[in-house]
Amino acid sequence: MSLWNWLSGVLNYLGLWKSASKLLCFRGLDNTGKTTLLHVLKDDRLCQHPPTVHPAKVEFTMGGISYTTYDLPSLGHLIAHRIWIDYFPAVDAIVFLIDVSDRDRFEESREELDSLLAVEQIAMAPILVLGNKIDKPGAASEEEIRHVLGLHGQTTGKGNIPLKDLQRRPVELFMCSVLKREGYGEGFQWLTQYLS
Ligand SMILES: Nc1nc2c(ncn2[C@@H]2O[C@H](COP(=O)(O)OP(=O)(O)OP(=O)(O)O)[C@@H](O)[C@H]2O)c(=O)[nH]1
Ligand SMILES: [Mg+2]
Repeated sequence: MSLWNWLSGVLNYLGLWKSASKLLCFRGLDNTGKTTLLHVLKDDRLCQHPPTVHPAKVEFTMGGISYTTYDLPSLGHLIAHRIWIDYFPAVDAIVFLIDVSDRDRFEESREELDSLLAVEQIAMAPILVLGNKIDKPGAASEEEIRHVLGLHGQTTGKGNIPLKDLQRRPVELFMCSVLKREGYGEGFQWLTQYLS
């Protein structure tokens, strides 16, 4: 944890720090683990959720930063786009989930990611891609997911790389298991450096 994260976390705890909430756009096909992850982040609770039917606003705090997002039903990307479109100009970052064990839907996932990458209003918003469910037998490797999502040459590195050095939209893939509570923390830590 960086000194800045630690300090803002302490100030936040004491109620002395009121940073504006960051708006996150959570996307990915149905059954990829969006609701499960949101509830782990919000309440630190891992439980089974039925497929999301009703949109819900979800707020949580991590590393001293407040986040707001919407858990939306997966209605196909065109409809999801339409729901998000009012928010797009204000979106601070995108979190995109893929189920790395569901090979039959890799192509569909890629189409969804490509359509998201093409949205002009958010052309500079950082994208955290989470390859979820690495705990499942037969899960694809990080290399394979980079390939199926067409991320080769598109990602910008996992380290601390200032935006001015990137000169482009930050994009990176982190493999994770929400079930085992592994991997997504590093992803969010990477993302925070681009949330000024
Ligand atoms: N093995 C494994 N299963 C997971 C993991 N994360 C989520 N799941 C399971 O995947 C299923 C779908 O999870 P949800 O969180 O409901 O997925 P969703 O993306 O919100 O799905 P929709 O609401 O239909 O869009 C559930 O049975 C979860 O328990 C993981 O890391 N590993
Ligand atoms: Mg859901």
